Amino acid sequence: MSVRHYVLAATDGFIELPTSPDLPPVGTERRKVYVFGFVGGLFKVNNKVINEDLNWTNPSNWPKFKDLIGTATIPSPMVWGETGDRVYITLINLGMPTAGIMDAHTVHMHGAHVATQLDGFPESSFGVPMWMDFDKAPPVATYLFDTEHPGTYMYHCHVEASEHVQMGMYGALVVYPSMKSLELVGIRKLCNGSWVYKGKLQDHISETATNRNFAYNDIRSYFNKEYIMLLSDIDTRWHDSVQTGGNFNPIDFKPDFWLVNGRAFPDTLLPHPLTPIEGSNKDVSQLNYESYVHVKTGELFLLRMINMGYQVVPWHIHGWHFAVIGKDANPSPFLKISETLGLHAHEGLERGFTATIGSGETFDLLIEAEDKRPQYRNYIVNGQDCISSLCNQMHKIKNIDPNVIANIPTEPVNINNIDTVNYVDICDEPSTVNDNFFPQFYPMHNHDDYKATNNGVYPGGQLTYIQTDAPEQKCEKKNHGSCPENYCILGI
Ligand SMILES: [Cu+2]
Repeated sequence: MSVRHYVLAATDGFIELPTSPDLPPVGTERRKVYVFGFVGGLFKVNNKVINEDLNWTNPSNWPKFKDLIGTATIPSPMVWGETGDRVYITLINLGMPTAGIMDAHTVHMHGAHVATQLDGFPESSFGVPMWMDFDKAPPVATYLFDTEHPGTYMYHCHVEASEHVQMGMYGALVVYPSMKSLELVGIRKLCNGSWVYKGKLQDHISETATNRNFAYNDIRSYFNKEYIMLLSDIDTRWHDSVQTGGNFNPIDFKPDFWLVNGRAFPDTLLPHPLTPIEGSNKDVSQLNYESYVHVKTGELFLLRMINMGYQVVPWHIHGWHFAVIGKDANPSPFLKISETLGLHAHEGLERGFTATIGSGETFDLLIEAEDKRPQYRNYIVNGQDCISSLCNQMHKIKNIDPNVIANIPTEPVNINNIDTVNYVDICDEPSTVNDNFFPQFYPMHNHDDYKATNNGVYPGGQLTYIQTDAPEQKCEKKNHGSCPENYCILGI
């Protein structure tokens, strides 16, 4: 059990949204949008200070807090803990100077079962007033969230929620199982790194896995990688109106930008600016807002879908079917039913290729990046059923118009140097195990396809990619000792 203490400071700022489908340097024209948000993050864990700058009781930090005014972006910092932790969030109000708004703010931990006084609904609790004099300590309030249930949550300001939420005052809130809570349901990690469930070895679980590779206290909620997909929508007229002191009627809401983790395509493909640098403390780097999903064939990956927008999102995923393993921080009842019936892996769960996510809802979608090479390659390279191979067809098309064959980035996009692959290249490679079949790319997007636009320009908005690489080279082990190279085989 840990005490995790976050400090969030409410203020305003600007985001810049793309207006064309081109990545910089081609797509340089941006739409500047005024936003509200929280800045700050994890202050300390137990007695270990993670970021001393967030210590609001230290007068030498007061000018640093002043410097944070106007730096808000979307989304707000990630907040997370493990089952049994106490999560504290201290709220400071730096004000919204661009709009001259001196409103109070709150933190509402959406989905948390907390007392009315801690719920952040100001009409039945309180708001935190603006810090006026930076020579004196700020007015603060500290919220408490006892992390009883693992799952995907969110937090947001609840003061004049129609406006403050639209303006961007929200972030992801995640609770992992703890080693202890896993043990209570029979999931244990042995000293040699192996995992067992009710005494039975679980070969598919990596030796490097921790309790933070489970979404719930359930063996079937294990994942290799996880991604937050925080969805929201922006009506720039409303934002402009708040910035200039206008009088926007919320019933006139008509969004023109749709965001994933605060960004619209093609920015969704780029490294996220809020991601901590590699090698940082696990307490701050466990989760991030990357929206470009990058996995290996054979891996299980979790999409933590959160809708903070005002519109329902039909989130469609190409390539594979997902299994719904949880909704609103509650594990799917089918996890237990599937286990009781002795069904394999994720059989028996609610599955699909489009999840309809309303405002304020969260879904935990688990996907296995299955290896379908043999099935796909046969037709693409060899042809079948008297139909010429896709390679032959693509060669003919290429001869007629080379521009219609896409060049696709081979790595998470680096804007300075975009390496691309052209799938006709696969055809020129010998069809072996080490072929040129990877990476594979699948889009996922809002299937109200007009919302995969930026102010009407397609493609844009709520659209991103899943990149799948070749399966990991896996060792066949005779024992738990070191594994000589000749025992390594390609496979999953
Ligand atoms: Cu607010």
